[in-house]
Amino acid sequence: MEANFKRLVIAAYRLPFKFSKTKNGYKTMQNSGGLVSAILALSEKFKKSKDFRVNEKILWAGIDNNIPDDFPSDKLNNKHFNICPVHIPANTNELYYGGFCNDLIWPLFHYFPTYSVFNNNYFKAYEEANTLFCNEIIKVIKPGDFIWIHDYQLLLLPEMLRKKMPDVTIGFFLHIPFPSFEIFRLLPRKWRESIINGMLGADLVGFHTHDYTQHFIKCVKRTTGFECHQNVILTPNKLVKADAFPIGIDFDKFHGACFDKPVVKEKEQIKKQLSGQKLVFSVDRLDYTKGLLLRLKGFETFLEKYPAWNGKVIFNMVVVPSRDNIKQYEKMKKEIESTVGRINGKYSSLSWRPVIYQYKSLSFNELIALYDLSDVGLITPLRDGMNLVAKEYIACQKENKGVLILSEMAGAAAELTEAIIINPVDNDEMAEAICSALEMKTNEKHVRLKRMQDRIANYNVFTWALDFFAQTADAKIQQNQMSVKYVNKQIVSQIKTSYLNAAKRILFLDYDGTLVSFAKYPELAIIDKKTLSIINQLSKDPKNTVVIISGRDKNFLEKQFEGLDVTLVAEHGYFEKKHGKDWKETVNTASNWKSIVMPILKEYVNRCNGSFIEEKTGSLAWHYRNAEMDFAQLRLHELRDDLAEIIRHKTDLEILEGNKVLEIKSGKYDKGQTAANLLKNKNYEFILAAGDDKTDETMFSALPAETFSIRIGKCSSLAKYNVGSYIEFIALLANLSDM
Ligand code: GDG
Repeated sequence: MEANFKRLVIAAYRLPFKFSKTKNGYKTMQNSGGLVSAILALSEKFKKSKDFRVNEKILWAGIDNNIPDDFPSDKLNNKHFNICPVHIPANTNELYYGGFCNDLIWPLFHYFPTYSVFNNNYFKAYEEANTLFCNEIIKVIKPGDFIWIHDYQLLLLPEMLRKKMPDVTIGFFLHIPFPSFEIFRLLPRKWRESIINGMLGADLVGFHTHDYTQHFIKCVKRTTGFECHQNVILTPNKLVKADAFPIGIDFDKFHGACFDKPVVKEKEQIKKQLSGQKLVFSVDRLDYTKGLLLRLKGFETFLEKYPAWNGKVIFNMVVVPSRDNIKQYEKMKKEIESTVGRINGKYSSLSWRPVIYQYKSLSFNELIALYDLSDVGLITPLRDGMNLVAKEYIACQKENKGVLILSEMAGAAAELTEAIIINPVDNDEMAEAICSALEMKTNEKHVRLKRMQDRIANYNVFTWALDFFAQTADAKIQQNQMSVKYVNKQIVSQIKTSYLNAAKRILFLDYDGTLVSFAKYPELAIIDKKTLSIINQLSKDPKNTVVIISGRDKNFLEKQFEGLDVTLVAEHGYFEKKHGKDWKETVNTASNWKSIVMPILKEYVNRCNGSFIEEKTGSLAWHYRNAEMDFAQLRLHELRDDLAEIIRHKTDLEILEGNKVLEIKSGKYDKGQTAANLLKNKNYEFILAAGDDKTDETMFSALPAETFSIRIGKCSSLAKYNVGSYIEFIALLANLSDM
């Protein structure tokens, strides 16, 4: 894996340093947190390794509120990073960061909707702050930059940047969970649309787990209706990929630190204090998502259920101060302190206190010493995007004696499957897990730790970042492949020249999705006057034969194109009608199969609310455009299975899948065969064929190589070209009709 760009630009709410003035000058201090350590480590890697062609310093854009007013701008940069400070006025920041980010998105995305505050001013400030980020970044961006945007504070930024710089490479990574649609839909419609479209401005959207990715894709489908194929989303402008990239840690740094001198010194001190007692350890920021109270209750249940351990085990719970001005946090802190007091009051003896609670932040050496020495790491958040502490704890088990108890609600649980996985609200399960961890045989501990260590040593923070870069590059390649086929000015001019030079031309035009947009019911999709007059004009040219080739029934088509000199092909080729002539059947098929298929389709109409049946002479169609899409996909799958059984016996039947419709018809005809028949012995010098769904693919494959075949919509197709929408296609037809 390699990084294939000239410069990495990070956009994150916080800058990587705190800036301060000292007596002797100016000081910068690294901010704690996974992202800063990750990017710092990457910066070292870029410098040392020849695999990387990144030769410029990383540029980091973040809010400037930590920079003293008179701090000289030339002192902001250091050997790793150039800094792009973004100024957000204090009152806006309060509504943006304190409000929209921490009073709404944080609780909502962590499944605490009751803590979420919905306030229009919050959203306005959120838009404003993202705009301020965008304005600063576009001032410094250069060709070849890779912009990597991080987290829930900047969900709108990818789209804002994309609008200003359509070709730039943008990756977005969300560090917190992406919730299910049932939670996401609690956001007002405008906000959720802005968030989804905002994120889709990126080329690649990354999450910690497969579940979060799936939630996001479902929210995209429900919010925008964009077509999604597995983890690829087709927006009107481009393809966007969404995927899981579980963030890693700098494994060697943590693993290697266990025997550093200052860490050994720390360990000796702690050992003395423990005097042979077992140690259960946890460290978290003060936050309601971390399940701190339930953890204490789980430990209390352990003390109650397993009295033999009383006096032999200590739970050291470190809570790191964070955003103390939030009122839920203050309340929670008081509750934690009183619960600790109650447990200690109930179980302590003169020589033993079961819970050592510390409200402070630890030095790196203290943290490593505690990870290393503890017998049990008790990491039980109620929700956590990933949880790096769990991974760091595993990395620090150099002597293989610790056991990790991990909440199933942490993203890390998807990878650290050899931990004892528990539900954090189940006190009994937690108590049992603590007991099993303390009693676990050395051999079992080794096996579990080894597997987890191998995994996190392998997919570490570098692999994580490089994987992200590689997948973004891949998304760009896929976008390019699509845009090569996209009808651009040059292709339009080729089509026009060929049209002008041809003495005899034929145009095959599908109806729904090609000449008209989709409507709620088929009968409502009526062609508009302007499009009709374009077709009329084309058909009046004696050099032209215009064929409307559709899955529609003959009456509908006849009514739409009444009086026009066009050839109509109905029901995917079953019927054909030349201007001024009668309809004729192109094939002879029996339709006794309908009495077998119809009851099955009716059953599916009952089982899938919103779906309906359309009966045509030669076929039956099950439409699901008005049903809930994911549910309809499930029913579609089942219907296919049921029909496959019938088709096995009636081999001349076939299933056609169009845009949100499944159709059963005889396999003796299709659009391709009918189109090919219309070409026979006619020597057309210009052939154009356009359609928007799978049923049109038979036509694209049956027509000669010189055909200008065009698939409406951005998706893979046998057609030579794609256009984004039916509107673009009609503009092209209008162009030809004017010639
Ligand atoms: C977001 C997501 C996701 C903690 N206390 C001390 C200390 N730490 C360090 C740990 C660890 C980090 O802070 C906390 O890890 P988290 O995983 O909770 O990361 P956050 O940045 O808070 O949260 C989270 C993460 O992003 C990464 O994507 O995992 O789910 O919420 O590295 O070691 N470090 C020191 N003293 C402490 O007292 N030195």
